[in-house]
Amino acid sequence: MEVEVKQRVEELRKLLQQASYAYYVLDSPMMEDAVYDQLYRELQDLETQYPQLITPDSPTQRVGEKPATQFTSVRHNIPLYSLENAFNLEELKVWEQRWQRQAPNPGKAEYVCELKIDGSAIALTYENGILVRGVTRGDGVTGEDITQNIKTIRSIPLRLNVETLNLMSLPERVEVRGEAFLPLEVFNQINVERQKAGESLFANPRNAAAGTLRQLDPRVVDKRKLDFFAYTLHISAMDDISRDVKFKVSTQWEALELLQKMGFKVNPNKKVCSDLPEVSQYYEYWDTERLNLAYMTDGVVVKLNSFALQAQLGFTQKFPRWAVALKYPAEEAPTRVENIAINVGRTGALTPLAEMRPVQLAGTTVSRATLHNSDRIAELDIRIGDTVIVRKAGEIIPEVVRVLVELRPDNTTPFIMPTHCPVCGQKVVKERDEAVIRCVNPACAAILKGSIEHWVSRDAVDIRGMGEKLVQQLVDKEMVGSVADLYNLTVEQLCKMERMGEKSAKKIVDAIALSKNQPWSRVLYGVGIRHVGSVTAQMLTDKFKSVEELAEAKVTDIEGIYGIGAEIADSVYQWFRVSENQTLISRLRDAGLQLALTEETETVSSENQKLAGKTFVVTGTLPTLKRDEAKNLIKKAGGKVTDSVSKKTDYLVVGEDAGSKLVKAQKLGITQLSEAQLLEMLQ
Ligand code: 1X8
Repeated sequence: MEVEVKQRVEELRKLLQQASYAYYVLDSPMMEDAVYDQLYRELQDLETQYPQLITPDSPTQRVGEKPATQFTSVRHNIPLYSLENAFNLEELKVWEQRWQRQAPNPGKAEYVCELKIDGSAIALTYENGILVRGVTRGDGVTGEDITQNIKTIRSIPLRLNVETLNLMSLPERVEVRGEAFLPLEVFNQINVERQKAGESLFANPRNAAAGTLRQLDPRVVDKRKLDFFAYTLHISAMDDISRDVKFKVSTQWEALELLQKMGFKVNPNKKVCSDLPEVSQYYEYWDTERLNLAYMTDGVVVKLNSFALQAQLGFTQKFPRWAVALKYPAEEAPTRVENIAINVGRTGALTPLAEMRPVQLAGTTVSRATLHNSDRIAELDIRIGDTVIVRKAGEIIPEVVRVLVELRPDNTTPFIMPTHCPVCGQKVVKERDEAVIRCVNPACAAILKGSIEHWVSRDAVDIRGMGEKLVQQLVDKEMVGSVADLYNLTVEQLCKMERMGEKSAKKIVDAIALSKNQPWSRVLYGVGIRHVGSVTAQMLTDKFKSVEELAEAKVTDIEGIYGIGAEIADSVYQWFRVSENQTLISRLRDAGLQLALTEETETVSSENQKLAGKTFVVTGTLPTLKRDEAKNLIKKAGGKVTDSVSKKTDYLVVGEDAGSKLVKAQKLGITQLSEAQLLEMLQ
């Protein structure tokens, strides 16, 4: 019985491995997704029944369940060198002359050209054909063990392909190096999502790949869809099998071919060139053609093909002497600043934008670049009329790199940030220790869109069906001037919106009405007071049972709540002093929103107090629970939840895209929990 099961398990693994290889490496699927899923589930079920049959190279073992708390440092067996750069063909020529001088038998030699991938270099170790370790480049000598994350990359084989090699055994130890990268489409999608969440954007695919590989939770890495191109192969010289004819690789070209046979994805864009003119032809061809690739390349890697010659030349302190990265010039161009405009974002932040004479950059026309904030403007000393260098890295928003001061016309004056909001005319505020200048008028049209989106969001009053597009239309058509106006919208009015039938209009009106039942804490969170997250709102409403009590509270009363600091207290106090905000509250009251604690929202169970005395912070996107749900579970079990990490925090519950809270928790050495670990504690 057991033997039959074992056979079936092995058969399933082989099939799944082949299917995965066909799909992810060859890009030519061999079975329907549904068939794959069925076979996968059969394997999973058998492994659940017979856990002793699970092996580390099973296709079910790609995505680990347990997040790492940190990565261990690993010394590379062979250092991972970086490459010397050549920025043009003259520098390439200089490089050639140098290696020819240094080689014992100078003369002609073949080159291999490969595309340079904008990603993150990693080293993979296979022992007896099984992937045992994946390590980041680090400083080239020591990297971090990120095996768990590497395994989620489907184009990386968990076991080397024995079948195509037609071998009885594999080398004891194989090291493969290559580039882990994010396809441009994935990279752009990640940035779109980060922008929506108000998070900082990745500057380029390389940073995004490096950041992803250092995520602690492999499930997060899995979702990011990294890919991998292999380009270096080391087979232990001590290994007898390296003398086997099938492993006789004496050139880089043969190494690439063997890597491919072993089951790796090797970039098909490669070429053997017999001299530099051929190399430069290749380089020029890809200068334009690379824009059609699904991933980003920033140059061509030129290597001497012969391993014997490579060995003779060896390495400098930093680089191999037998390879060079022939880079494409950075996507920079000069243009003139015609105006400096101010954009008002959803938090009221005023962002200066340079409006420039249109210029071609990385295949697109660029006429605007962000200047970030007043500090950056001062640093650049950028003025209207200036000639500047703009840069576009990857697909991100272009930015101004520097000002060509020598080309500055006479009579220019330094740019000064406005003292009043360009949209609504109200006085703007610059807070201490912040580079950002903000409009704080809740009726400002620019802020209005953002505040409505916040009001309808899941953690606030949760109005389903109120998408970004609809909000935009409502504001543009001046049908909504405040979140309170949502409660006067009629089916008839909504029907007039683009792509809106009567049925969906009715659904939305119902959803709006339903939001009146949301508790006072969600309403308080929904009005969007700065620094008041959903936990802080809950703490405030626990203490101040109605909006009247909170509105009358002094700063010291608010600060008196455990876990609420001076900054939050001040922000809340000031918010209630603004007359527009007072009007908003009274209109929400008239609309029927909950502005006081009601019986049913005070849910504290006394039976199950497993987390009593422990303080938690929840950050990032959790795999299954909403943040609010996690917080409520903690509170129900007697735990305390706060919005910010401090020495008093016992646990940080971490989800995807955790930011500064995770960094702070790491600094303070606070225990991190995954959602799964939290749920385990609650069991
Ligand atoms: C870095 C890279 C290499 C290659 C492609 N992309 C890179 N980023 C290649 O050889 N095909 S080699 C390399 C390195 O040695 N540091």
